[in-house]
Amino acid sequence: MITDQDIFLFDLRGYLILEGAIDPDHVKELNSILDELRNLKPGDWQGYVHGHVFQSTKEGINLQQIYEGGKPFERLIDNPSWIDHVMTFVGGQDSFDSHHGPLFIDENFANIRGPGESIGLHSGPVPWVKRCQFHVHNQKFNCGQINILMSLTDIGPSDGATMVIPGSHKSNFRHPEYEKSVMTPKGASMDGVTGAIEVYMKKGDALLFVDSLCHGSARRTNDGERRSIVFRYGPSWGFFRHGYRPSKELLNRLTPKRREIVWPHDKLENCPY
Ligand SMILES: O=C(O)CCC(=O)C(=O)O
Repeated sequence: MITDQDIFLFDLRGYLILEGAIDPDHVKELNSILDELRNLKPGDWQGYVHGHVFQSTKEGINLQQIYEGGKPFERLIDNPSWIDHVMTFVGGQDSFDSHHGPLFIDENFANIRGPGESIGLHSGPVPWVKRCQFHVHNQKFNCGQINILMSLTDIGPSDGATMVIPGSHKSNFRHPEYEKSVMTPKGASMDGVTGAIEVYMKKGDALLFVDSLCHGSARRTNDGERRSIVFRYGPSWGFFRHGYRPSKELLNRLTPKRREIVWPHDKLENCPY
């Protein structure tokens, strides 16, 4: 259930931490599937999960279309710990924005990072990106993209935590240190960026943030690995960031509510093409 406090803090900071969003048994199930999928090489497929080729090899293993990875991943699509929050912040219910369904997930992936790995600074409202925008009108949210970053391992100091600049979704000027820390093919991290904080999470917690918030991660210096899953939600008329499509098998086994979020783009009945 979303509270007035959640609304106040999300508006103010651009993010929320949802503690205990995924129960411990569910986290275990997700991790045990990832133990196998992590061997997928960039560019290879296992079923309909794709080993994605990253901009930088220093950002870890990225497994795209992870909601194709089995039932435990499907249950994340409309997880009650965040779905009301996401619906509220994407907004547009009872308007043209929800003409085809309540939401659409335009990217979903699992990420595994080891020592030395990180992702550099990106996003922020300057330059303006319509797709990722933070917007409120008449006390109603209308954000272009709300991310849910789920933590499958405890993420504390030196673990390569996600970093955000609280309140930066409303900034009007580019961060003066942007060029120094921005994502590049050579790799970068957000360590040391003025105003940025590390977001520490326990496994099962989720970080909700509007994509226009300046974000990235610290470099992991501890041994071991950091595991996360990211689902990006936007309005029902959105489309896939990387050109993927949900498999027929997935669509056939999803509940109607989940199917509507994964594929709101059904053709009209009796459509001649
Ligand atoms: O991996 C992280 O900690 C940050 C995630 C991120 O950069 C993104 O979702 O765009």
